[in-house]
Amino acid sequence: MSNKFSGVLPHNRSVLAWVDKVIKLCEPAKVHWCDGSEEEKDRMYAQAVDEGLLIPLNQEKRPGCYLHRSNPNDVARVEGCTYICTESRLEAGPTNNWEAPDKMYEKLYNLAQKSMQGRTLYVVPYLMGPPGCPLSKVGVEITDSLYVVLNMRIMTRMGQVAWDELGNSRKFNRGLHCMLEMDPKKRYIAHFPQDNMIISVGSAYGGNALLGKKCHALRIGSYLGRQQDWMAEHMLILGVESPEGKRTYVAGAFPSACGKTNFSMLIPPKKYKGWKIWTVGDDIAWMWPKEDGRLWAINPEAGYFGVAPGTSESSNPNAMSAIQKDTIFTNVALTEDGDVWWEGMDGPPPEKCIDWKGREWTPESSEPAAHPNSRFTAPMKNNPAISHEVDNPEGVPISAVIFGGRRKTVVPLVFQAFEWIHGVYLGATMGSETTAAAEGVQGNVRRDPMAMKPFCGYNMGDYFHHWLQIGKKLTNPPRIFHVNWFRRDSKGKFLWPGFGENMRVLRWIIDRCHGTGGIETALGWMPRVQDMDIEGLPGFDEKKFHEVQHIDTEGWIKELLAQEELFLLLHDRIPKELVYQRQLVLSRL
Ligand code: SAT
Ligand code: MN
Repeated sequence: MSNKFSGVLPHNRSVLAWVDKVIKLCEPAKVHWCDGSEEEKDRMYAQAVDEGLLIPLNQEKRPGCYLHRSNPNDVARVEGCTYICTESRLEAGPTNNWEAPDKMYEKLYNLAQKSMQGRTLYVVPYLMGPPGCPLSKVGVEITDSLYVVLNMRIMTRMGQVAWDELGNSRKFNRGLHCMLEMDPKKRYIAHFPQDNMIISVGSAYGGNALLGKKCHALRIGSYLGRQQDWMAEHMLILGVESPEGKRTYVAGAFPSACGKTNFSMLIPPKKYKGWKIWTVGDDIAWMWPKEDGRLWAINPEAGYFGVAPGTSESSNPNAMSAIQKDTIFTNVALTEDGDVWWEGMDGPPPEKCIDWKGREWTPESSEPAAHPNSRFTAPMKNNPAISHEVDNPEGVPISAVIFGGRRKTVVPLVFQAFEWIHGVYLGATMGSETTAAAEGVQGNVRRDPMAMKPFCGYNMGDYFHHWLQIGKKLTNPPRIFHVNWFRRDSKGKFLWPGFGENMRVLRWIIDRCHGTGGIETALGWMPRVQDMDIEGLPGFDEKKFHEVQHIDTEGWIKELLAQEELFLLLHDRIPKELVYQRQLVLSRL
């Protein structure tokens, strides 16, 4: 082996052949095969600091923690540059950008050609899911970004474990990531589901570049799941433990930056003595029906890529503990004592700090110190509330699925679908205000079915059909709910306190899974005031409860009209069951 190569090569011939092909294409000066060891990690962090890629934080306060500042033109997912390259456009469907595979391969291989000259190519083997789980998948990401390698090391089970799981199999996801010159005009995140392949160029941020996450675990995952009878969903997974020690698992789909991480790490209010929430996952769930007729789930990831702004001791103490060590912060502010800061952290803002672009910042500055989509990348094992089941290859049985958007008006705090098909309709027609997690205007309501609009790797109409098909395999399906933590009163104030108090809603949901406490309404089952615990909530009373649960008939008619847009868009593939559901709501209203 020449000194061009370092690290440990696997025996797998398909891997070797593919990496060889990419080396010939990109012409790197060096090639490193990642093994995932501690020594390798130490060496890589030292190198990243040397290269100015990472700034070490105060190691007494935050051991093993670093700050990264991304290119200011590269701060979020770019849905406009994200493509599903299936043979036919219809297969990708109208909610995805599409390009013919041949054309896209040609374009991207041209861009990638010689793109790593003078640089190091890293081969990152990773495993999505616990070893030994029938759903777990191996991916190999080739990248020229050390920052991406270090993030993948936290977000996935990276290194030898993946080669062990893969053995001699040819079944792995091929991911090629080239930074190029970071020109937004040459930015593409392209998926080739038929080839189990991803090519991403021109961005090094989050879901664009950490290919195990949205690209593999959701877009490719959803495509494979449809063929293989499982589901890849943009969902958190949590376990609710009652004082008697009974654990109930819940999965929840919310769009990016709508509080999945906070919800998955919720700490129940004081009066909920003996209740505990365990985090299985905060972003992605892979789920499959088992012989017992229930839906089981794993979290394919091994870390959290959480939104920093707004994360605090009051909003999410478990996340604050999780980011105390071994964490990479991206685009947050740097304080004078080498610590991190962002808007919405506890206490007053620092008198001065360095903002995410590296400029001096004071509270008088006109721009925020941390980018609104700044992030922490933390190992899940740092979370004090980590579930004992995260490494269990059997997964956890899901009793409830929750859909939720960010909605100022119309949508009540909580209601329950009458049955599975109605629940699929609720998920399919979910709307949410856009956030900083993706490029574009913020605060517009858009349809985001199952919070999967940016992540579904095939035709959305077929995806709804898949949900209905999975439902048929479940003799004991999860109950389906809709929540909205974000409803406001006429003065624009949040009606519901949210955060830990969401435990009260969760409690009702758990009760409903056991069949108690609710009333039928036009929208679905709702709690009566006596069914939900609102006692001891500051500033919240029976009147507020009725306000937050109010069914605004006129608002709902408009909502149903807004759903029309999605139904028309998907007209040739949308299951007729969902069309009937919409008619039924209309007649009930
Ligand atoms: O950048 S990510 O796609 O990983 C985060 C998100 O938008 O959910
Ligand atoms: Mn997400």
